[in-house]
Amino acid sequence: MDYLKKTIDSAAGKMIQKAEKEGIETVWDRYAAQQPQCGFGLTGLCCRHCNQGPCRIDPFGDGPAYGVCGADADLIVARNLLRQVAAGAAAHVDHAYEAVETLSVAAGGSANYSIKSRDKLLAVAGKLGIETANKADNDIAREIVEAAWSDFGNHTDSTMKWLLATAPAERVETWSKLGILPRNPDREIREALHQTTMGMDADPVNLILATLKQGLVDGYAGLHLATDIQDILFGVPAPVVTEANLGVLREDHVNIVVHGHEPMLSEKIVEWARKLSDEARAKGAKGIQLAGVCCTGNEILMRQGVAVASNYLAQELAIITGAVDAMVVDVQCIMPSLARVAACYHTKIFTTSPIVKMPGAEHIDFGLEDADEKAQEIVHKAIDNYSRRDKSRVEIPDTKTKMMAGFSVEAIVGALSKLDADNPLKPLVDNIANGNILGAVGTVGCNNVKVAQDSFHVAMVKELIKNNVLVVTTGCSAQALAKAGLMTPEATEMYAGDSLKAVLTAVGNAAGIGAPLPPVLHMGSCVDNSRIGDLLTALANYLKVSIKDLPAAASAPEHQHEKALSIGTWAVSLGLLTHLGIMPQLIGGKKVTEILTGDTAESLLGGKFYVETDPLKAANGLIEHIKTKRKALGI
Ligand code: BF8
Ligand code: SF4
Repeated sequence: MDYLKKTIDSAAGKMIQKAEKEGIETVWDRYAAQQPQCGFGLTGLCCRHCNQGPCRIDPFGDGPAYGVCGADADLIVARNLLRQVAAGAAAHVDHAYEAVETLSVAAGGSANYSIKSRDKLLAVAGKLGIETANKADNDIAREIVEAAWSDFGNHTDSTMKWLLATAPAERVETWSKLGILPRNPDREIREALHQTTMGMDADPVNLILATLKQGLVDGYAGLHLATDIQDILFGVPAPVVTEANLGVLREDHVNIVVHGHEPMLSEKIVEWARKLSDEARAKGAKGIQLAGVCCTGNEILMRQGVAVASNYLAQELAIITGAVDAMVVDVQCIMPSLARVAACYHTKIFTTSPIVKMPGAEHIDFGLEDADEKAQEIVHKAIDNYSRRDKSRVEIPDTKTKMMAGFSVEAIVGALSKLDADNPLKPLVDNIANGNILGAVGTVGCNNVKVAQDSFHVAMVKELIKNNVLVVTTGCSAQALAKAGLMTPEATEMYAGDSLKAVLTAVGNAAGIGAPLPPVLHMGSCVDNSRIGDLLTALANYLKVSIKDLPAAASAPEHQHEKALSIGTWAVSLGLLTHLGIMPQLIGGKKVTEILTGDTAESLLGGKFYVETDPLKAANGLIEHIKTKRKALGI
């Protein structure tokens, strides 16, 4: 099993071996070719912000201590971090912006999109103070769209409406005191680029405050805005049962893999794949099998029950099965290597966003006004491509795992209300108070080629649930945990501590599942980290405490993307201990590292980053933190 250094997923391992046999380069080969990675970059001590550089600072103090302009280690690290977090926020805000555009099109009576959840429409309008009585849905939606546009167009010093409507009042006060309340997401992201260009801010502390502000931009103009609008458009997730891993692909079906992040495209692909299955049959296939990679996969899993092919690190491996007729991508986390890998097979890669093109891929410009037409075109092309498949090269790993997903806050509250209809949070809070549930950890974020795929997620989470910690999860972390079989009632029996098992069994039975709830609750894509924020906000409000006082924490065990850093920054601002399992590129700045991982962040916000690269030590660190919080609450 020489693949175990690369992945703990046996399906991925088989495909790595197939790639080696067929001479196809994958992410692991490219990572090996990059060794040794640059020490200045790894520690965050390289600056390329002007053409007098690149400048680098010697982390051991033997070489230069200043860049050409006089910037020192902390300044260079703080500027780099702010740019990374702003880039992560920009990705989520751009995503949210497109969701708002889609709602605007739907409210205008588009044939392509409509409002699926009136409940969510009313809930979001209620939060924003929009009057809904005697108004048509489309009119309410238009006012919600206007509220979003007014955040994006805000040229005053007032705070983003979406944040004020959503964040806990105590947090807003804390952020206000620190002067980090964002005004307009676009303006703040622009300001971060300006603030970090050559000859601007030279104060690392001021730059860290600006970084925290970007976390709030991400949390409210990115994550929250996207989830709210997508739920209105496509429905609020409810529990679904499906399967995960490459074994969901089928030899006798047209296989379409959707990859990226935004449900605007993937929802349409689901719709048309279902409508056009007869056409696939006419071409000799038994039907169309859809499967998702990365977060757009999570979006259609949560709302449509579509199977999961895999997570970030296995995107090339899906193609290496030889069975994928089309991989359709939208935005973010799409490896530029995909077209090269696809060229070794019959697989067609379709890019669809004007800002994501790839030599060797076919670009189909997907627009909101012609969404149905373009989605149909893609599905037709995938069906046509089925006959080009070389059956002799197909090898689909016989590995897939049953899983349950769809745990929106609404779904969790719905299940709990079966135990206490008037006060649904009470059973949860009571079980936390009496210690049956020790606390909760949200595991989020990516895979990273620097650790064996999924290994950190799975080892850490098994240790947490064994110790009666409830785990909620999103993103590639959720897909890792699903593949490892941790989203089933059986996992509760096998891995959960006794008292957690008893609670999950009682809730599962009351909710009519007839089995325990899984010990790991899948709450959606990375933008759906807003759901975890909402759950914590509801619990804190119920208990009349701050989020920072809850026995809860966050973790991004295998983070790779700038978005994971911006989500993590938001989590720290919310007051959460936020674990990172891979060394972030900032340890060269001693003061910056101390502030973000030490007492300063904790005293100002209640939260801080916690870097621990060993999964079991990380689990124990999170458990210790939860116990400290319990003690402080007197429970
Ligand atoms: O937004 S977890 S690798 S797919 S960045 Fe990317 Fe990371 Fe996966 Fe989802 Ni999130
Ligand atoms: Fe070097 Fe300063 Fe230019 Fe950065 S901004 S490259 S540290 S001179």
